[in-house]
Amino acid sequence: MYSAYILLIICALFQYNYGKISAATSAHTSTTKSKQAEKFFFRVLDTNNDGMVNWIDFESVIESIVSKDEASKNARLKVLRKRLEQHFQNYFRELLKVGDSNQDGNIDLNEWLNVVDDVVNDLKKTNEFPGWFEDLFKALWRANEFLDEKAVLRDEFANMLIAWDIDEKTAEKLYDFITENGKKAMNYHLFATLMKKFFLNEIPNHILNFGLA
Ligand SMILES: [Ca+2]
Ligand SMILES: [Ca+2]
Repeated sequence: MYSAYILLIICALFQYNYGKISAATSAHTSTTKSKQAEKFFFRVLDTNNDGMVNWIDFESVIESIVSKDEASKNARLKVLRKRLEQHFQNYFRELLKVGDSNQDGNIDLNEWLNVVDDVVNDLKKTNEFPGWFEDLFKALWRANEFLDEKAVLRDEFANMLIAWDIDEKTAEKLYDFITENGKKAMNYHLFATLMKKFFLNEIPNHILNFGLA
C-alpha cells in the first residue's frame, strides 16, 4: 500500500511533466495530461476529497497502512506506525514550506502543480531532486530487504517494481538498461539516477517511461 501510494505520487508528477512537454506540440494532449495530473491530485493526494491536501489526508493514509488498533496490539507495528508518522510529518512540513503560498495550512491544486513545476525545474538545472522530495525515494528503497543493498539482484529489483504495479518484463528491462546489462552494480545511487532519468525523459514509448506512457 505504501509503495503503491508513492508510485501514484510519482505518476502524478510524471504525467504533469509529460503534459507540459507535449504542450508545445499539441494543445489537446496538454489538456488531457493536465486533467490527468488533476485527477491524481484528487484521487491520490486528497484522500477525503475536500479539494485540499492537509494532514488529515496523510493521517488516513497512515491509518490504511498500519491502523491504530493494530499498532496498539503489536510492538513492531507500533514502531512502524511511529516511523511512518514521522516520515509523513516531515514530508508534509516541507511540502507546506515550499508550496503553501497563501499560508492557510492546506495545499490546493494550483499550489500542488507549482510544487511539481519547481521540482522538475530544479532537476533540470541541478540534476538533483530537492532533498525533502528525494526522501520519498530513500524510504521506498529502504522498505526492501535486499540481500545486498549495494548490489541488488535483478529479481529483487523486479519484485520492488512489481509492488508498484509495474509489470515484471518492464522491470527487468529497466534493470538491464540502467545497469548496462549488469555491468554496473544496482545500488541506491543508481536507483536515484534511474528516477531522475524517468522524470527527464521526453521520448514517447521509451523504456524510461516505466511502461506508463
Ligand atoms: Ca483533503
Ligand atoms: Ca494553501
